[in-house]
Amino acid sequence: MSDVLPQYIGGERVAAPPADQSLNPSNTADVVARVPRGGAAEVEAAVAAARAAFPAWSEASPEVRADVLDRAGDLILQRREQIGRLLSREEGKTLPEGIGETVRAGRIFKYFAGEALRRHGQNLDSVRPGVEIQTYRQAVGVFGLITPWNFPIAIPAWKTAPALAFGNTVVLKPAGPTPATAAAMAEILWEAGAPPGVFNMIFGPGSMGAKLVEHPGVDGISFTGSQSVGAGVAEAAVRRQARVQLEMGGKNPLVVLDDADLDRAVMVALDGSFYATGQRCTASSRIIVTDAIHDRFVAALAQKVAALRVGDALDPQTQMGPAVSEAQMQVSYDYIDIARAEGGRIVTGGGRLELPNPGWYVQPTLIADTAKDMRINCEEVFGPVASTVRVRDYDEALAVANDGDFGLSAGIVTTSLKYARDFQRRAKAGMVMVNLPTAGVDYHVPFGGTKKSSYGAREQGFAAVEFYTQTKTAYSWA
Ligand code: UN1
Repeated sequence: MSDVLPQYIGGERVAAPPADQSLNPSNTADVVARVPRGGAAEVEAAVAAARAAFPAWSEASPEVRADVLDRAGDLILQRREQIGRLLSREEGKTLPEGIGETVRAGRIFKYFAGEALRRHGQNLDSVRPGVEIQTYRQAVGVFGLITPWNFPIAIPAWKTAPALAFGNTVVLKPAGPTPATAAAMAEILWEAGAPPGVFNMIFGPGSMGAKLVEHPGVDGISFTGSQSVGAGVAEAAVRRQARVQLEMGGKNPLVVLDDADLDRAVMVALDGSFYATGQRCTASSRIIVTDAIHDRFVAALAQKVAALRVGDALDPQTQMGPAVSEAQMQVSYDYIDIARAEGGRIVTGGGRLELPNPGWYVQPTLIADTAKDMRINCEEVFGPVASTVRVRDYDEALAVANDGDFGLSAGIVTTSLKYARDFQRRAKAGMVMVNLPTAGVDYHVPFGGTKKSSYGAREQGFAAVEFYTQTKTAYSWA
């Protein structure tokens, strides 16, 4: 029987009877972990602990914070195999993807260990002679972090590490399907010497997340998840003037132009649309292809998609794992049916996938001949389903790419410097990729989108200081 995971509150591992369990999506007979279900009492206790820990942590030498983060990063990197395996078993991405994500999380902690020591304020001359101005970046207080299941260690890391680096304290509520991976990070922060209350983690349903968002003791909320939940998070946070940052979905376009290197275009589309089972907010889901390359591209991509080996995430032969949950699998099937009914042509996939293991497998699916306004091109699927839209030329491609409610990542495959540069300037997205997949981002640079994909300050890298600190402007005359 699997262990019951503790919650981490005020420096204690708090045990409680299990109420929920996380299953291995590759083999649903395998229970990965059992977890207690927190509620209002856990939110109260965790926020109180984080508030109590804030004064000492924010006033500690930055070296103290840097050391904790650096040790956490080292421990994560040392345990990359073990945590990566747990992640793949619990989330369903392949083992190389699971280990890769774990390494990313470790590197994020080490990056922010450095950031803790770096000065982020400025010295400025006043317009008044003899007066000097300094800006300070000061800690904000307690951050409530609400994270999704699709990057069960990297996203908790990229919210927790900057929050702690700049002197804040944290209450993390990880996603329901992936508690064990989040607990591996919590355990490491504990081992790395985070003082009691600096980092707290509680398990529970969405209603517990809502309590965290509404709690007057929480100064800021960082949320990654769906657009529908995100809008409510922002509303509740703004009502009580808490700072808030949202990362939500995408419907990321990948433009393929006539002059593209065909092999590169196929590789970029395959990775962007199907790796990590398409369960990335940065996944390419609308592939916009100009006429002269369209048929060759669709045929070549379909061949690669059909050849993807789908299976148990931990099997070394597997190239694409299952969906994270039955519900998520069903969403993919529903959208395949919707696209079919709208007149899309299923080029490959589209059927159910029965494998020897009882798991939530979806056939990777490519749908051609879709029109830009069909639901399949407007709504996020979050699964291994991509559609193509045929366009005349670059201008039409850009217009289609910029259509719609989302603006997270946008890509173009071309050998033309002119079109590449024009797309970089004019794509309405927070991230633009030339000859690279729309998904797969570095950890030391800003991350975030335009339109309904994101709200508030950018995440990650040097952008994180914006959200996790507040500016004080000091004037002096002497
Ligand atoms: C990536 O593409 O490497 O939830 C990261 C997500 C994003 C992270 C994507 N916030 O998929």
